[in-house]
Amino acid sequence: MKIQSCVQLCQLVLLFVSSSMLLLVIPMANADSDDLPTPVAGLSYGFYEKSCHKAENTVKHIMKDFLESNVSQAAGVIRLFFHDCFVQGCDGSVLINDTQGEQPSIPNQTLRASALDVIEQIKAKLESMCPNTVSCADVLALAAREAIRQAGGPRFEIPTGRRDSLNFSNSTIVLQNLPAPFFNLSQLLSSFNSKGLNTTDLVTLSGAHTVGLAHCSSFSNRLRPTVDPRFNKKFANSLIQSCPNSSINVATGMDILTPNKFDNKYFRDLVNGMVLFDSDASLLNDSQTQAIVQDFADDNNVFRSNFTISFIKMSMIQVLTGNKGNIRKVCSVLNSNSSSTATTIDSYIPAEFDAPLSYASI
Ligand code: HEM
Ligand SMILES: *[C@@H]1O[C@H](CO)[C@@H](O)[C@H](O)[C@H]1NC(C)=O
Ligand SMILES: *[C@@H]1O[C@H](CO)[C@@H](O)[C@H](O)[C@H]1NC(C)=O
Ligand SMILES: *[C@@H]1O[C@H](CO)[C@@H](O)[C@H](O)[C@H]1NC(C)=O
Ligand SMILES: *[C@@H]1O[C@H](CO)[C@@H](O)[C@H](O)[C@H]1NC(C)=O
Ligand SMILES: *[C@@H]1O[C@H](CO)[C@@H](O)[C@H](O)[C@H]1NC(C)=O
Ligand SMILES: *[C@@H]1O[C@H](CO)[C@@H](O)[C@H](O)[C@H]1NC(C)=O
Ligand SMILES: *[C@@H]1O[C@H](CO)[C@@H](O)[C@H](O)[C@H]1NC(C)=O
Ligand SMILES: *[C@@H]1O[C@H](CO)[C@@H](O)[C@H](O)[C@H]1NC(C)=O
Ligand SMILES: *[C@@H]1O[C@H](CO)[C@@H](O)[C@H](O)[C@H]1NC(C)=O
Ligand SMILES: *[C@@H]1O[C@H](CO)[C@@H](O)[C@H](O)[C@H]1NC(C)=O
Ligand SMILES: CC(=O)N[C@H]1CO[C@H](CO)[C@@H](O)[C@@H]1O
Repeated sequence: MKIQSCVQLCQLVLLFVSSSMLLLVIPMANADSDDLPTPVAGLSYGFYEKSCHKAENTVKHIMKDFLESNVSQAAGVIRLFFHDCFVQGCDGSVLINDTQGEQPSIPNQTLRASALDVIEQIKAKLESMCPNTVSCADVLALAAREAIRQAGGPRFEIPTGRRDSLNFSNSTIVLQNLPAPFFNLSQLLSSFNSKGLNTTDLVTLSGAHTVGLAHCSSFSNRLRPTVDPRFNKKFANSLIQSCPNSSINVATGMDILTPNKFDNKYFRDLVNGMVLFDSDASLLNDSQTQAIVQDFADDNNVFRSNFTISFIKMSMIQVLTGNKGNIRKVCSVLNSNSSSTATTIDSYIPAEFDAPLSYASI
């Protein structure tokens, strides 16, 4: 009896201790895990739990080292992931270093080499720990998730199990798939809708412009020949000063209030006429998007929980899973037995894998 009650008491104490530890470890609860999007077939939360137990922790620590010296580097990794997902899905294709590939396209010209480098560094470490196991597409997804959190954004789980592409797109295809900064609302919506993302996702994910830099060429159309009336006048004048012409290689912070913090201040900038792109400003040009912008500007927690959901949705665009694609050895180079043509790829996929794998079977 004594022993039993001690067991019960000890369990109670243990329960209390572990739940308070949980509170310590997760100081900001965001969307309940119940509310997180259901993984698409072939992806799951904690996919590497058995096959490479320390994978997620390794990504976290290398990202910590990378960002500790300069947290402003987070933006480069976050944007790299967006570009990966919007061009033929989140399949690591953006990482391929090839003059015929995605990297020489106009939007790439402002991708950061430091972001590509840290992905390669993480991948090399994971290859030494668990060879042929963790895909580059997942490394990038996990690194972007860490970048968001370590810059002060929401903490959340992200489904894994993506596989790497056996091919990559050329610069024409990249331009067709990435929204441009001069897009109006209807163009943005058709771009996002074509990726399975809705109006809420567009507003929410645009909030990533709460960190990072933009070059004059990305917004000079709003300064010359006429100044876009949606700009705050003083803000426009300061941009005219810092961007005397569009060819000048000057970078401007996208969130003037908290340039390196992943928070809702981008939405405050937006209502204040202090965002850089047409694509940003156009989120106010419609009552539905305007209402969402206002909700996010008013409440960082509402932004954070919405961002978590929309980001996970983005992270699952057209993913390769199961036996599709492969696990690249080096993220910037296709494995030597893969090919850049779709015909060859299809021949790698046995017929039984054409049907989606059930989530439970993974
Ligand atoms: C809504 C459509 C979008 C458009 C038109 C757009 C366009 C751009 C442009 C033109 C730049 C600046 C490039 C430069 O001049 O150097 C930029 C930067 C950035 N974008 Fe977007 N973007 C969009 C959505 C997104 C999304 C969905 C994310 C991520 C979830 C994202 C994350 C970023 C980040 C973090 C930067 C800063 C990069 C750095 O500092 O290196 N953007 N975006
Ligand atoms: C941090 O990185 C930014 C680019 O994101 C760069 O402009 C700045 O000089 C770096 N700061 C330091 C201290 O290295
Ligand atoms: C890409 O490859 C070229 C040579 O083909 C090399 O000079 C360049 O440094 C590589 N870039 C990166 C980011 O690895
Ligand atoms: C890459 O391969 C996929 C099939 O996995 C195919 O749908 C896509 O069209 C290919 N892209 C290019 C640029 O060849
Ligand atoms: C890019 O790929 C598409 C489809 O495969 C092709 O039609 C186009 O000519 C290519 N463009 C360039 C610049 O290579
Ligand atoms: C958005 O831009 C497209 C292409 O320039 C144009 O056809 C369309 O009319 C524009 N929509 C609005 C609402 O201005
Ligand atoms: C912005 O809204 C006005 C009406 O308020 C409309 O005339 C215009 O076409 C819209 N522009 C864009 C780019 O959506
Ligand atoms: C967008 O999709 C989410 C689910 O992912 C849903 O909760 C939300 O209501 C949708 N928004 C719109 C405007 O349809
Ligand atoms: C742009 O402005 C910079 C700085 O004022 C100047 O050095 C450069 O020549 C200008 N370029 C053009 C194309 O006007
Ligand atoms: C997303 O934002 C809307 C406000 O636009 C809010 O009503 C909703 O509760 C938010 N969703 C979550 C999961 O917080
Ligand atoms: C390519 O080779 C690697 C090992 O060298 C192997 O694991 C992988 O299954 C091969 N991929 C294909 C599609 O044959
Ligand atoms: C082929 C090419 O030009 N790729 C470039 C894409 O952008 C990165 C980052 O700036 C460069 O390192 C690549 O060389």
